[in-house]
Amino acid sequence: MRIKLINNHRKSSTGVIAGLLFAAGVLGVSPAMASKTIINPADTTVKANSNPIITHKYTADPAAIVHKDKVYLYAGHDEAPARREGYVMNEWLVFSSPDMVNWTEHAVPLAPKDFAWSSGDAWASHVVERNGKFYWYATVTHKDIPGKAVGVAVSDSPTGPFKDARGSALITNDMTTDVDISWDDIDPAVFIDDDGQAYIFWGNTVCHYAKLKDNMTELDGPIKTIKLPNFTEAPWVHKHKGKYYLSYAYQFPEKTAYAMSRSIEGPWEYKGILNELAGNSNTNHQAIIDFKGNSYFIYHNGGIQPDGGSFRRSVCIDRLYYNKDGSMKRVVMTTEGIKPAK
Ligand code: FUB
Repeated sequence: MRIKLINNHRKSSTGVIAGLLFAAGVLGVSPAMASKTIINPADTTVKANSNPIITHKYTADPAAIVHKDKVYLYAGHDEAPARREGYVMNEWLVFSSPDMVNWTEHAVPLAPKDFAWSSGDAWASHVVERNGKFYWYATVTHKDIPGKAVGVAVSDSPTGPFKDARGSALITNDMTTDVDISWDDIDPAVFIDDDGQAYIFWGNTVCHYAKLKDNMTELDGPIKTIKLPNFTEAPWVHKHKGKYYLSYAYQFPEKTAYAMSRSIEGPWEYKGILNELAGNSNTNHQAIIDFKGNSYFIYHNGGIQPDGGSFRRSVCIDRLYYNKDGSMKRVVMTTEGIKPAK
């Protein structure tokens, strides 16, 4: 067990229980057991000396932002019991860190039940900051419109609490008709370009994108599609030294591939595989950030043993490097993980 309890600021009985359970984890209780019983380990600090970075509970579908010298890591909570082959995801989690090694877990910031129009399923999500507000775009199941949908929640703080910003879904399955599956409107990723225009990318099988209005809670104009080889899901758009990058989950089981462009509107040039299959997980889901002068590739695998796997995933972080021409070097996934960012 690599993560060790350093501090538990919460003095409530819940916090004490959480602390005891973390201690049990250090002494060898499996993460699966711990994740079933920890109630709310809010403001608990853990040290990630290796990959996966969080081992006291299962974490999936990472998204990350840098805000005021800290990284905020958002993840879905994989809660499926051992051997259950299906997603059980009832909440999202948030962690913050000044160096990407020492992480503080905050109180649960958002759950599907916070969207009154949703029936559950905390699938992949993405948070962005605009004008001092934090917008959380999240995949859930719609309770009235068959299929998955994307909602948006808002907060004044990167750690929440977040509230439904619309009272209705931003994107529903009936808004896209390219493929006849109920889960093609998932995995939102929002990108704000240097001119202030925000875009939302999402999809499964087909990669969709649309402009967002300045209020960040309404689409602005038509939904368009981008043709990408073997696009499965999990788009992530970032800009580095003037070039645009669209990385995504490729094939199934999923690798990560990417395309590059000189403009956010494309054309996108496919550049190849960025990351190979991540151990013991049929999905992958990446976030890419720059922090304190380095670039980082954040992803998940099924690496926690004995019960980790495709439905009990864990977030990992490794360094990302660029070639001189701006293309990205293939990620080297490591057990050792990263050194503290200085
Ligand atoms: O976590 C549920 C789904 O699995 C996500 O929405 C996809 O990106 C895949 O990781």
